[in-house]
Amino acid sequence: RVISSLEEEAPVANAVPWFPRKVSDLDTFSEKVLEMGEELSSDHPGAKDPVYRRRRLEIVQMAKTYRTGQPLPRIEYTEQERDTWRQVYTRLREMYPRYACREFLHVFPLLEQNCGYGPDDIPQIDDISKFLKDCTGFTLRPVMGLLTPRDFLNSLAFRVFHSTQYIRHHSDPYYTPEPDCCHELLGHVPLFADPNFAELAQEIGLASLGASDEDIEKLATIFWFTAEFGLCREGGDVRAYGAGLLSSFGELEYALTEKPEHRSFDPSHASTQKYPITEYQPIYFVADSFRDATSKLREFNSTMRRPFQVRYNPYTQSVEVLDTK
Ligand code: HBI
Ligand code: FE
Repeated sequence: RVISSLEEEAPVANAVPWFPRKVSDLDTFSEKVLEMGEELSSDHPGAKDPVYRRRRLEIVQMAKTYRTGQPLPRIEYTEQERDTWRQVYTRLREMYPRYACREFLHVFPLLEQNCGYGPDDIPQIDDISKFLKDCTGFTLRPVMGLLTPRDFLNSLAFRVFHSTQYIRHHSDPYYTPEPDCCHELLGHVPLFADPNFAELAQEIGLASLGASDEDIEKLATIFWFTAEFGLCREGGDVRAYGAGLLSSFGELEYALTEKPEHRSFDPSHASTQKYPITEYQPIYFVADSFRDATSKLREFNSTMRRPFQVRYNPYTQSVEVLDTK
């Protein structure tokens, strides 16, 4: 039967958005980046540097063609790139004992011993991914730049984290307008080695599969206030576990002063909280623990309407969909 183009394009009211069912479905995201894929925006510090742009192109090309099951691309970083890394690494490493949460501080030396973390060179996502797989089943895959919030969150359902491999421009080692390897490897990676944090992240991911646009926005906001800018209580102390904090020495220090507001983490409240993206956060949410945050999130997720339930099957790395309509 011939299907008219009109019929093909007409959206069905209340249709469930497409979502990945198996880990190799994530391959469909490879070429679908929002920005900073092959082009740099005009206010990027590297926008007018042709050598930097050519290098970026070389690195993102490998991410674009990467497919599930292939070995992760290994990058031989230049002296200039390693120098930028060294500056960021040294400055942050020195702050962690005072500001980072216990789970982060437990894992960091293991990354130094097993994955080549250190001031001299940028660690390879291939080595890190193997390490994370042993810890929590999380794996990394390369990405050209920003994915849509839906695609990015969906991948967490499979315990897959998309990681950029390029580094910020050397003219400004302490600034980046986008995720780069310093943010991913120093900020995000250590927490994915923690079983309780891994569960929290996967829970956000599972809730995002086939979710409505409104619910995706809420889940992306929860991701923002946990994985990116989350704080947690440790005894009488407050510490950082969010990657946006652990990869920014300025905001890491600021977040733990009296200047910003600290609120107890509550997903229904956090999910609708407005936030700035180019300034320090005026509000942070403090979790009692990752386990407590996960159980609160599960409760919150059960209030979101979806005509089906999903269950992750780790043996097949796929989601089983249970119709509840
Ligand atoms: N894409 N590659 C990449 N890395 C991110 O951290 C990221 C993203 N897309 C969307 C996004 N983060 C945020 O919108 C989250 O809130 C989901
Ligand atoms: Fe991030």
